[in-house]
Amino acid sequence: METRVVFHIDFDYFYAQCEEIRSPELRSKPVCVCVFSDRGGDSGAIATANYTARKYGAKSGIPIIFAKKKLEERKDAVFLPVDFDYYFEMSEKVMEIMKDHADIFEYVGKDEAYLDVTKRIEGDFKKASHLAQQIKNSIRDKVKLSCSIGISPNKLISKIASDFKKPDGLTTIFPDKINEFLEPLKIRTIPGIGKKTEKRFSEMNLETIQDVKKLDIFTLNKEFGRKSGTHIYNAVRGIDNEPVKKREDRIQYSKIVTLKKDSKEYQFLSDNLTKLCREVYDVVKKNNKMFKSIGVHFVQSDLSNKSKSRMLRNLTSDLEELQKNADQLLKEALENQTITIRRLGVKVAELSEIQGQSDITNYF
Ligand code: DGT
Ligand code: CA
Ligand code: CA
Repeated sequence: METRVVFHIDFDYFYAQCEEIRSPELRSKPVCVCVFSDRGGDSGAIATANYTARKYGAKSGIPIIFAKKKLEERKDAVFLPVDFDYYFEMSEKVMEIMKDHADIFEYVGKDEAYLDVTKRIEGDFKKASHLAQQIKNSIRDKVKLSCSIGISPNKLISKIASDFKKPDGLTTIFPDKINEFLEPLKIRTIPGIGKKTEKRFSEMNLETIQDVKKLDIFTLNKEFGRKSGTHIYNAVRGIDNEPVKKREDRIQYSKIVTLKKDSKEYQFLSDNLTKLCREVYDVVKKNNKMFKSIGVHFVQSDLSNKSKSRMLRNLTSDLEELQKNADQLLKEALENQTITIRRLGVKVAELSEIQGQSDITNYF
């Protein structure tokens, strides 16, 4: 098999950077983006923080109250509520740019993707670094966003490499430098190795990837089961044959309207929602997509946002299922609703191509 050239691209401190882009005066300040819970006050958690805030220990997942304590001495620290629609918009723009530079483009999540660029750079890793720099420049020029890129012969190493220097990093691991790169790293830098596995290794006095290489496949399988054992055995050797698979970059289809009147009355909203679902459904259908996630969104009279979403058990492209779920979400969202709603939206996400159709196109 020829050597592949795979990029992993991950946006730096994504939500917080989006906030900096729209309000550049934030750049010098610690910024935390918060998911405030319904309970009000400071209850809730930090979604992410910029690198200034991270220096003080504010980071993803910790309670807002803890982050505020850690940033006590920084009177200029800023705590903002999440604005998912805006982040999605930013994400879509960047995905579009990246896609233009890939032979195969795999959307992973709202702030990351894999690109197989083997063909267009003719397997040349020097050219690959050059291309990566071009992509970074292009994203910065058009969207003002910084990202970090890892380059290597496979997804596993590229993922580790993109995280190696952050923010604004570019790390190329040439095929003959893989072991040199991996061996000194802590075992938990391997994606999929969690705290539990790390602890088991630690009990065996194994801390780095190099240490774990001493274990043979039988010991690993016995310790962690065959699936994980084999994965670990290959991963510490930099082996990963997962192809970059074409995956939909379009994150969601959505539609939002300003209502004829501000309202919190279920029937009025439900009628509007039914129409919205129909419109979203038509676009989804036209694009030959199925979806797994459904959400409804309010812009309330004070312009604050509220949204609810749910993941279905299976992919669907069914209008009735969309309407039924959207309506349930509306009911849930209206519980204890005090303020009236000004704009109403619905979205579907976690998209997938409807199978079959694309085969037919290929066939002809
Ligand atoms: P990075 O990549 O280390 O520079 O920083 P981020 O913030 O881009 O981190 P990443 O790539 O793990 O996550 C991408 C976005 O996903 C992040 O900006 C916010 C969201 N996110 C990450 N972790 C959490 C979490 O624990 N809770 C919530 N609500 N959102 C999270
Ligand atoms: Ca990121
Ligand atoms: Ca990420």
